[in-house]
This record gives sequence, structure tokens and C-alpha cells, in this order.
Amino acid sequence: MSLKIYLNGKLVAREEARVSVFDHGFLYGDGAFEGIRAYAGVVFRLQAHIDRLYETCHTMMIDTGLTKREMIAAVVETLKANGLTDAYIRLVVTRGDGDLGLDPRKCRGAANIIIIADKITLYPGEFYKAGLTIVTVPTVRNHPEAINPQLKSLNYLNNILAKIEANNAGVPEAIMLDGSGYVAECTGDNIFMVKDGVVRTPLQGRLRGITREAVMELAAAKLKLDVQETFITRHELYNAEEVFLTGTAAELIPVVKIDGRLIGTGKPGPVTFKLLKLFHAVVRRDGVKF
Ligand code: PXG
Repeated sequence: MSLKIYLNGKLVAREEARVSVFDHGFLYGDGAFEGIRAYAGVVFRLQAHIDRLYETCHTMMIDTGLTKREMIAAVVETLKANGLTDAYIRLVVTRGDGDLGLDPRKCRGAANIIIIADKITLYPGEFYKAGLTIVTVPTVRNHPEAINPQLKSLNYLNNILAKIEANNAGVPEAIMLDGSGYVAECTGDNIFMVKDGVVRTPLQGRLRGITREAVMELAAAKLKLDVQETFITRHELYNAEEVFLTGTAAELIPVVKIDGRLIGTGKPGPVTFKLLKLFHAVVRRDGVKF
């Protein structure tokens, strides 16, 4: 059965799910998106994803035309129409159809809203058992006063350039630094380090990831660890006991080598595994049930 895609209030067959070549998301990356995940009939922290989407749209001055409640209902409707209980959901809002010219006032109609729900492709199991080898790449993360990394906009070129550098280096992810040389995040994941019972993650220059927030809460509440948002240097990462990445697709994934330096023992650490276990327990409870 062909996937049913939500397109501007209607569920249409995948082959019919088309937008205009004048769509501003297509022409300029002028739009916003979310990557969301459903586990066993629960959309993990859907409200937080919708809040983040609406914050991006507010800054970009895009009117979705839907209330948050209607947007949540549209996500659930798409999952139900496809009979999916475990899924990856891509929610895209663009400024809509304009004509040639970047002035957003050219987009006189409504925003285009697209929701795609499909089976999730998981990372290979070895990544979790053996841990990742990653590198720092030359492309720096967008300056907050250029395109703020808090915006989950359709303009992902900064991250894609960094991903190309990771591919060229033969590694699955890349660390991006901010304009001052501090660690920001990876191309599609946040980063954490653990040392001396303290869990640290970058304070600035990164997306406020929803997995990141959940992991910070679990580390503090369940493992009683000190959790800090701080500036982090590469030197500090190299000398951490454990490093791991977080994201909707990856969940928590250990990192064992960075720029040729072994992290801790060179094997995934106990805090990472404990947090991953706690995270797996929480995803089926914490969200919108359908
Ligand atoms: N940083 C960036 C730049 C991201 O894009 C995260 C951190 C993690 O945030 P969440 O909220 O997911 O914990 C993301 C999200 C992909 C893909 O195709 C990656 C993301 C989203 C959608 C697709 O690799 N990463």
C-alpha cells in the first residue's frame, strides 16, 4: 500500500504529494521542519516538537494557519491513516508558493504543510555496541546572529557541508565548532561529555534538541548526576571519560574516538548505557498517545 502523505489538510497518495516549483521552501529553503518519532503508539514529546516548530515559524514570520492543537491532530491523523504505531515523522512547513524573487511578500497564499510518516531506518547495531569514531570538521556552525542554530529551518546547508566533510573523512558524524572555536553540536545530533560525575553539553550555538532535554532530565533525576550546560573545548572532549550523541533518530549513541584520540577506555561507558536504557523506558510513556 502506498504511503499517505498529509498535504495542506488532505491525505494524498505519495505519487500525488507534490508542491509547486515556486514554493519558497524549494526555491530558498524558506521554511521549517521537525523530525519526530513515535514508539508503540506514543508520539514522543510531540508537544515539545510542535512548540519548537512554532518558535521557528514565529521568528521566520511564517503563519502555519493551524493552531498547535490542529497541528498535533494532523500528525496523529497521518499516523493513523498509514497504520503506523512506530514511525519516523517529518513535518515540513514552507512559506508557500511565491514567484521568482526572495521577498516573502510574494508568497500571498497559505503556507504549505506536509507530514510524512514512515517506518524508521535505524542506525546499525554495531554503532551502539562499538561506539562511533568521529572527527571535527572545518565548516563552523552558523553564527547565532546569521542563522540561529535554534531555528530548525529548511536551510540545512551548513550541516550538509559538514556532513560532506564527515563523508570525505570516512566517518558517520562530524563535530561542528561555533564561531569562537567551542564545540557546538554534530550535523544532526547534540553532543554530551561525562567526567567526574558531571554530565556536560554545550550551552550555545546548537539546536535545543528534544532528546537532549530528555537526557539532561534523566541524568539529573534518575542518575543523580550534576548536569551542566557549559562552553566545551575539543581538549575537554578528548579527555572526557565518555562522550555520546543524542537525536531523534540516533537516540543516544556512544563516541569512542574523536580526531584520532581515544575517549576514556575506548569503549562505550556505563553512564551512556544507563541513560540509553532509561531513555528507552521513557519514550513509550512521555508523549501524545494515539
Ligand atoms: N542538532 C541538529 C542540528 C539537528 O538537526 C538535533 C541536534 C537533535 O535534536 P532532536 O530534537 O532530534 O533531539 C538535530 C535533529 C537526519 C535528521 O536526517 C536529523 C535531525 C532531524 C531530522 C533529520 O539526519 N536532527
